[in-house]
Amino acid sequence: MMDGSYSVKSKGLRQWVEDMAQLTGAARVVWCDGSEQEKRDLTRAAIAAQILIPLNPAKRPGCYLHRSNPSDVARSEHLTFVCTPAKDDAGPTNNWMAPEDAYAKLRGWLKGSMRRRTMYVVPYVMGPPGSPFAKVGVELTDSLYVVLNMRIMTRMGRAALELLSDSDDFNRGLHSTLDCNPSRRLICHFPQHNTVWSVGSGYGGNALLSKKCFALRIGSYLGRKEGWLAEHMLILGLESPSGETTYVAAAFPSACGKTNLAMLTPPAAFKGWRVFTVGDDIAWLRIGSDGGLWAINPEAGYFGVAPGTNWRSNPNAMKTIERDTIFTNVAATPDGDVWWEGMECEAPDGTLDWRGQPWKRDSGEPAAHPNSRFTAPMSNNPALSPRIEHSLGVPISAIIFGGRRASTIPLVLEAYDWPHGVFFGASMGSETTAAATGQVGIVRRDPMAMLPFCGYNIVSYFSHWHDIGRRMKRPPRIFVVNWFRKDRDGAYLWPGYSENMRVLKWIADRVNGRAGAVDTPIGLVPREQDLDISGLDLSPQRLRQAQSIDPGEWMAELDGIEQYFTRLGVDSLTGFDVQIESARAALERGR
Ligand code: SAT
Ligand code: MN
Repeated sequence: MMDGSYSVKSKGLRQWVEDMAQLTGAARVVWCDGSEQEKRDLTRAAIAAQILIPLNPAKRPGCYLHRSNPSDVARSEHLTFVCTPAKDDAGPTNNWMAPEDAYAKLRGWLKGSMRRRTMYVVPYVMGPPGSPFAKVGVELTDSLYVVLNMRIMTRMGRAALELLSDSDDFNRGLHSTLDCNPSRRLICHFPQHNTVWSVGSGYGGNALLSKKCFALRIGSYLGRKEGWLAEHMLILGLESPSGETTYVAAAFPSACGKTNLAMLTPPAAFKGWRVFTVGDDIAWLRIGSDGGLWAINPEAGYFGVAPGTNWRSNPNAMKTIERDTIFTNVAATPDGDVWWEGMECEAPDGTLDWRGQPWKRDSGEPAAHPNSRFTAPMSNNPALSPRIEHSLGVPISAIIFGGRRASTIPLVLEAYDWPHGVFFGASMGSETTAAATGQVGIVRRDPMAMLPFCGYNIVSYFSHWHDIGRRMKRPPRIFVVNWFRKDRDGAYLWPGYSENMRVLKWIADRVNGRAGAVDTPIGLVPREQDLDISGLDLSPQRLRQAQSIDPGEWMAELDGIEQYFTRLGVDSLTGFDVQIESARAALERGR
């Protein structure tokens, strides 16, 4: 820990910290240096304040449980604003407030809010510090939980100040927990000032300002300005038995299995294949000097959904969270361990639920909150990519768009070209999950899984995607996947999890010119012989059902997409109208 006299070269940073300390009336300002000693001290303080509960060190060394305020368990999208000078710059998908109104309102709430609290200055780097992709952020927060999470999720501390040096170019994040009352909660982004003010919540995506706020909302705005893409995508490397590695970036909405896919363990039949994790949530993508698309993971840790994580669904995650992990809103067992639904073992008697109350098995209530999370350093991941610190990142050969859809969307589909793929990305739909406050299980359109995260007008964002495509000599191929299709009885048609490897292999084989496909009215799909299902207990008939393209369902889908685009005010510059028309014509012809 550094005191205020530590020589910070950036005048802009010093001045801003002083201004914000004055506004919030912080009793103390502590500059974080990211050291081990500091971690020990802050952890001790968090335990004393009952923010962290130590878990059994014999079972989970270095692990802690945090129970959040029960009204603060997910992102609050309706309280999240993009505050651009013109409303149209925020576009049809964002809540908007005039910047001066947002600042004024938040100033009122923030004034004196840290009078009895410490303001921690948390400098961090997004991306490998030596990388041309890397960007510096500084979060000011009065939450020890946030500091300790940021320490896992980012490269936090002195390294960031060194990289920043005397520059004023950094993301300014101000976070004050207040009393976690939703009626005094707002997460406001000021992209033109590279600034985020978040008040009234301690939850991950609302309060860890590096993540959705900086790396996605502000990041996407900067990406548009500077000619790159900030995306809600995992990045993985697929190594074949011959040692060839194909890198894939994949966009899925929150809580649709991005972490599981990024850490996938291939099934037994795939001897010699390996999956390496580059990132599980966010990708920053740039055009390289070779005319291809290159990606880094700006983060340094995983903020993953706990329920459903088990030794079968994600053994690498289970190993990752064995140590040095902060668990949030999971259940606690009497022997000082954690438990959640879908762990594939019984909760022992005496288990406490996520609120800390004795859990009754027959209560019908889950013991862990459905959006309970683990925060774990990526360095714990046995499948971590050896290229993780590479300053240029990894070359992306394929982009995948996926959602949670009970019908219509086949297991896998390949777009004809970049514009066709952008159309698929833009029209993506998914059933809502517990990751955001609101009703669960409703299909909502979620373009590129960026609906809650695009920091500017979504129509300009589509144009930006087209523009990036035009500027690439070797654009990645684009695919659509759906692991969640169901039969008439509501049972999943595809086993998912590690078996998704079979789809990844087809994708890798396609981009490497090895696998066949057949044309349909909607796009290219594998023929039966193209998908490797060796050793998989799945009838050909169920696979056909998972892959089927039903003209009636697709006509309705295209109508829905068209209506959505009309609502967004999508213009013909996107070419989406032509895509819809040619898909309709192909369905009518029965191509
Ligand atoms: O928003 S978080 O990053 O906390 C989790 C998610 O919804 O993806
Ligand atoms: Mn996410």
